[in-house]
Amino acid sequence: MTGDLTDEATYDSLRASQWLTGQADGRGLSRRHLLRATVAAAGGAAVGDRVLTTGRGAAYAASPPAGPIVKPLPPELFYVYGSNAEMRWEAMADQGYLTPNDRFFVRDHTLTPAIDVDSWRLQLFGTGLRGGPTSDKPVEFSYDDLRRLPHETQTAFLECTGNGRSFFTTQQGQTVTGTAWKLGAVGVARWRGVRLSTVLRAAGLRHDAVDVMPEGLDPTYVTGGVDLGHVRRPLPVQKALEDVLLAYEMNGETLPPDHGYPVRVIVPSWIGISSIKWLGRIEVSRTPLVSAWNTQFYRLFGPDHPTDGTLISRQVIKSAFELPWGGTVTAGHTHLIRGRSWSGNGRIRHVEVNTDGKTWRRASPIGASDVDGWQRWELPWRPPTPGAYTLRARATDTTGASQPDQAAYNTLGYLFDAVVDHPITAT
Ligand SMILES: Nc1nc2c(c(=O)[nH]1)N[C@H]1C(S)=C(S)[C@@H](COP(=O)(O)O)O[C@H]1N2
Ligand SMILES: [Mo]
Repeated sequence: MTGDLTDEATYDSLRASQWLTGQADGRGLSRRHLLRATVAAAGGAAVGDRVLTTGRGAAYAASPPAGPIVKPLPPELFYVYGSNAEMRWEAMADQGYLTPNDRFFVRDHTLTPAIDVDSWRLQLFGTGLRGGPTSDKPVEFSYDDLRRLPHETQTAFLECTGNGRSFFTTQQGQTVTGTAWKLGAVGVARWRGVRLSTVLRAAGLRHDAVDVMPEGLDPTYVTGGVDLGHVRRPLPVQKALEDVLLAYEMNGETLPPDHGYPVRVIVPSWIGISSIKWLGRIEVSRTPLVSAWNTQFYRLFGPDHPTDGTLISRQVIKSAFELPWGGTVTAGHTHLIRGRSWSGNGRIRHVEVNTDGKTWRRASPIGASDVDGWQRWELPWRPPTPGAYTLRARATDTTGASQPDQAAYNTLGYLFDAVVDHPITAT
């Protein structure tokens, strides 16, 4: 198999074929199981076009956008990698606490589908619901049904598990596969919607249910000639009942198409893949559920992990400067440099910044932080002479977790938490 293994799709495809030929291990998902899932998914949504067949008719985009992502991706706001786009961190300078929708990163496994909200239904089924509704006789909620349920607003960061992945290679000299994100695959938004717990209870959640698996309506993910079905990843019922939201608004606007319109899952502090976009179905089960997204992808593999990998759920701690990557500043002047830090463990306690390769100085917090959001901070810096500088920020959260000098290696390049060397030139 050839191809660019830094491309997430190519890599995924390699892993999937290794899996199918018995060269890769995984817990909970047999090859037979995967093949069966593949056959079952073959009658699903059309791939490669923005057409969705949800069993209730098809929805077509009026004028299909040029690429997989619908919103404009101006070069001053984004770095674009195929169906993924990361925010340039300088796009957060002069912004408030939240990441505006026009610059929020996008990560699509295939493309952003057009969904007809009038025919859209959220379907729940499985042994974890009273009466055990099956996928062909599910419990259904229309968009209006959901909007009539009690709603809630939550501020939370959403971050791709691979955010910062490129630094495994550029700082640590390690080979990892997947999209070479810098630090821009993260954003904080104010999400409004209905609690997943409200919907689960309305659908007849049983006390002995253990897992729920939200599933997207975007085209099925085909990789290495294998159809892995719709994007989906199980969540334990405890987390589902704790703070998970089914969001239909983002920063006061109707959820934009690229971010999951009409309804997406938001799983605060957990890895981005948990927050399924274009939500169509939720399986609720009394036995553990698996998908390729918790067996083959979004696990830690490598020398420090068992052969079937280590399951992950929470994000780690990170910091970023609101400065261009490799930007320039004037030497001999005092600049107020700003940045943000966030952690899947909770609030940030303090942030230290190093501008001279020697001294760590405390940054001043700007405003308060949300428990599932980020902390803004600033600090004055006067580069004494023209030349190349490296800026470093190191955060500590309320659990005492801090950013190490080296992130723990894993082959898929997930959960990079080390201090990042941000290059800046003073002229
Ligand atoms: N249905 C569906 N949900 C999805 C994805 C996807 O491709 N399809 N990508 C996931 C991943 S890997 C991430 S990081 C987040 C990205 O959300 P965003 O594009 O709104 O920033 O959505 C998650 N939910
Ligand atoms: Mo992601």
